Amino acid sequence: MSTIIDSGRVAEHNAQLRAGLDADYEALGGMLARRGVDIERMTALAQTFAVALPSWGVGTGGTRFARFPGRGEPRNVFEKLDDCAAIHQLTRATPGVSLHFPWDKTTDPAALRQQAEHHGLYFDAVNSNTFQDQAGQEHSYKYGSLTANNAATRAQAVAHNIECIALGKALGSRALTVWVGDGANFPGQHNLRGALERYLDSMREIYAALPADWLVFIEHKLFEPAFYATTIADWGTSFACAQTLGDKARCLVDLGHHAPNTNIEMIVARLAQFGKLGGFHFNDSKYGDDDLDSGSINPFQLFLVFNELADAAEREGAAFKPAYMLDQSHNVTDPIESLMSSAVEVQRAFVQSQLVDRAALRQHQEANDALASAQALKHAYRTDVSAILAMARLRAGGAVDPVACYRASGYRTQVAEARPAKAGVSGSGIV
Ligand code: PSV
Ligand code: MN
Repeated sequence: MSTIIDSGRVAEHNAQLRAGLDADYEALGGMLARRGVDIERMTALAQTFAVALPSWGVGTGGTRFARFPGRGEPRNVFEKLDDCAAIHQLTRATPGVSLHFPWDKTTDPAALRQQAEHHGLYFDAVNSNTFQDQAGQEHSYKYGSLTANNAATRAQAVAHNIECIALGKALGSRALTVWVGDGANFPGQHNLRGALERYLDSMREIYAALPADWLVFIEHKLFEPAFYATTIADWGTSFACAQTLGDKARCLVDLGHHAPNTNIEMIVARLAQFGKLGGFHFNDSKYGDDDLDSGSINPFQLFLVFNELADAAEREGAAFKPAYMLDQSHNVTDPIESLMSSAVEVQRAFVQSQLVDRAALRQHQEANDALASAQALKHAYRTDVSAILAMARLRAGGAVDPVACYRASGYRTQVAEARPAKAGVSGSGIV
């Protein structure tokens, strides 16, 4: 496996922080031992954690209003992979990359796969894009894609998804994520039932093209770009569609795709209960934005989601394996720093959820002791597991402090020189 950041520099960085980490780790280990928790078991668990990177996340995103590009943004999918490799090298928690077509379309999937393997990366779910028109495209998606009234437009959108499966297959992916922006901006614009019927007809064709060992993830989103009635707006619709399509269809929960204050952990519990939880797009949200850094606004919610995942894992065993991916848009930060710290935040929630004393929690619940139940969760959530995460990284060859190590490495300056900015500055951002 090749390294993107000079490994000598990583070693130097780790050597500087080693004594402090050892002291913190020992103190935390002592505290956890008093609770009957073996810190070594927690560190080993942390090392099993993986969350995939969105290829589109390593570039600067943007809003509807503007995009302010950053220095050294990747100009093609190979450069995106280099940035992903840098993130994984330092965090050791992001070995998967989720590609988005046609943005990441390549004529040489074998070379792309080879480069990924060279970096120790693999490809997670591939994403289709029928929410934008592409140059030279015959039929516009202005009025919808998989739900379009026009049969030829629907056929084009179906064909694109089938092409994504073929590309993904060549790259070693095993799932397709379908998010459509289809919907209506005015009451009356759509026959609401008819639009969903057309969606299902299109999805049946896509489903039929799935290889035997593939899954299709249906991603719901409350609104935007449709502002009155989005066809796949909520987990109920997503669930009904996944049920209708068959066993290989699952629901994908993007944390930012719900109304403020929605109880997302309950959605997770419901989908897990009925065997339809396919995976996640982790991010955070405050208002209607859906792409803020994971754990930056509501880390407790992220913890509660992982608490439900821990419960489901206990019930379902090894077969329970939803796909974990980040889906963020970075506007004011270096995307590499945001993705590194977000991966660590999701990993943190995972480890904290493993600290919940599930037997004690069950007892409190059965005794109707609401306060003690809540405290059992808070006790785990309040535990600062940073030393476990850092030790897990260190032992796996990563950096004790990924952001500090990345800053010291000079990687951004290096790629800024190698990847000069393209002419023509600010455009509108991705969805
Ligand atoms: C839509 O907002 C979304 O969450 C979908 O996952 C897209 O594929 C992704 O963002 C990028 O636009
Ligand atoms: Mn998403």
